[in-house]
Amino acid sequence: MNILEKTFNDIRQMRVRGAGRIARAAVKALEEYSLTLNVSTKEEFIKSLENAGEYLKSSRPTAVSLPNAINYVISNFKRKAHELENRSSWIEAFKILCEDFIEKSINAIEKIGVIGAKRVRDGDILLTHCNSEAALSVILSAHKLGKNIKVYCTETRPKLQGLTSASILSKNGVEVTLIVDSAVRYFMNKVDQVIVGADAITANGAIVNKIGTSLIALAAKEARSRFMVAAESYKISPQTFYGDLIIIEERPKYEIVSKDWLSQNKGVKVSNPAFDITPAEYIDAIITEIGIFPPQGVFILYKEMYGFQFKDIQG
Ligand code: RI2
Repeated sequence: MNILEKTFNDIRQMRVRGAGRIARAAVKALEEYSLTLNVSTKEEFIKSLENAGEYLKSSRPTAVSLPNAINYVISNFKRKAHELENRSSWIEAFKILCEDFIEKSINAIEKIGVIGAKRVRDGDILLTHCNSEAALSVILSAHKLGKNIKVYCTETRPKLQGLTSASILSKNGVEVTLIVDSAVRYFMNKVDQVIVGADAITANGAIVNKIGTSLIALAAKEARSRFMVAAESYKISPQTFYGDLIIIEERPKYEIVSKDWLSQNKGVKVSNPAFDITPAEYIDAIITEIGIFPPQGVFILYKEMYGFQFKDIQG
């Protein structure tokens, strides 16, 4: 199995997961793949990267960090290509672009933590869902600043990524309570602020995140608890500006029930969407590495970031 197949499988089987992590894993795989390419022209080099990029993009359909990261490194390489004369210079230039993306992506998570922590007050009770590096960065930064916080982590059926969040927070000294997903409304009156990540941010300021997020947002709205999203700016989906909808990934039904149970209950249909959509009106703010924005400001943020390169990021 080559590096592309291995990374594709790791992402699809969720051995590597989380919107930011899959973006970095795909870019790293492209970088390693570029070293193995035995091609004689720049055009062939670019074509091979584009084909490999399309393959990696198809591993999971929802998190736009994945196509955005791949398009970012390839389109920047194409822009630079005319300056590069020989094979070693293409490889070096592509490697630098990939490493630069990975470094920026990691730095963005840290910046989100610094910015978001300012909005966490001493004594706050927080709730998070699933396992988001960006959301945990905010919570851990607030904790490091000495703010006395308590966190509810949902277990996040069916893959139980909430247990990972609970474990990380607890190992870092944060007081954590693990709850089942259906207990969210029961606890929401105690919660000052919900902090979740995002797999995609759409043109109209909605966020796409782990299934159950939109129910939590509803409960937060009813209880007047703040609902904050922590997400790197490269999770904005360019395609949604052109009218496309985000594809919601349907995961295998065996993540919910066993094969034995299904064979004994053949009449039962099982549906396992991995994500849902939380509309802008349920979101108080989106914390990015550039700053905190109301969800309605996504369009302006996107224009500021990409200006006339709007089409480039589409790939
Ligand atoms: P970061 C995850 O998706 C969760 O939905 C999480 O909230 C989101 O990605 C963002 O995570 P999955 O891969 O990029 O677990 O903030 O399905 O780590």
